Amino acid sequence: MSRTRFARALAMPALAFSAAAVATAAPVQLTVTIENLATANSVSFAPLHVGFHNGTFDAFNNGQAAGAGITTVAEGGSGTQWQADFGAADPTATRGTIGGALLPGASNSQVFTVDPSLNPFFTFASMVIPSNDLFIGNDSPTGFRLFDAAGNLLISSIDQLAREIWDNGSEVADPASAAFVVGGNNDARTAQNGVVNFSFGELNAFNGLTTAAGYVFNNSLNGGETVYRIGFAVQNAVPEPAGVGLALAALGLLAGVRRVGHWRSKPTANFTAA
Ligand SMILES: [Ca+2]
Ligand SMILES: [Ca+2]
Repeated sequence: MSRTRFARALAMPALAFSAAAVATAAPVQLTVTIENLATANSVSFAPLHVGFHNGTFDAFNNGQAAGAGITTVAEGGSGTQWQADFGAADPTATRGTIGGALLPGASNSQVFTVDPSLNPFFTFASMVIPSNDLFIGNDSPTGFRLFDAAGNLLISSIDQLAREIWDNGSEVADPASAAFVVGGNNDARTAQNGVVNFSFGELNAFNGLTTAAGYVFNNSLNGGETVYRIGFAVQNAVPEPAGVGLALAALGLLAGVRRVGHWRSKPTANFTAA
């Protein structure tokens, strides 16, 4: 694959995006990859709730009592109210949920269709398990701008450290009423009446207990340890004009050759751009 070809592949989307910014939106296919990088036998994570949005949805505030939305993430992982609140605050946002329980060392990915000009910001939230009400998520709705005005991807990954785990402040730590621990009844809860704050100390209550995944929990995390990574990669080049596609389709063999080149050259271009 020649350098010229890569250069052309990189230049074409830039031109198309600047034209699209004036006229209509140009959605991209964005692959989001999540990784649990925590120490073995420490924390797992419930499904990751995500939204690509216009910067208006603020899920919670450090030092303030948690609302119902983030509490459905932190106490049970479902995020039902978080999703509903998000949709109400920003109806044109792209929202979704990635995966089931993400065990230490595991990864998962999902593709989202995102309009970079309409929804340049990224918001996320996932329950840390086992726990009663610990989670990861962004306090500032504009803290992670994924796309610039031209539609270029600005962030290739977001790391979360152990000291960036939030205690939702809504439920007292008690394995008997926690999620993801053998013997825990997650429907039970004792109100904590606290505020959202950075803390993963509650995890010590689960040391030595067996998790729902079968491993014996050990909170050996140190604050500076990366426990979670969210990666971003744009999948598609901007669609070419319909006429070009039809011409290539008519030349069946040539279209096949082009497709092979497309898939092989794309990841390199994306990694370079990111
Ligand atoms: Ca906030
Ligand atoms: Ca708590």
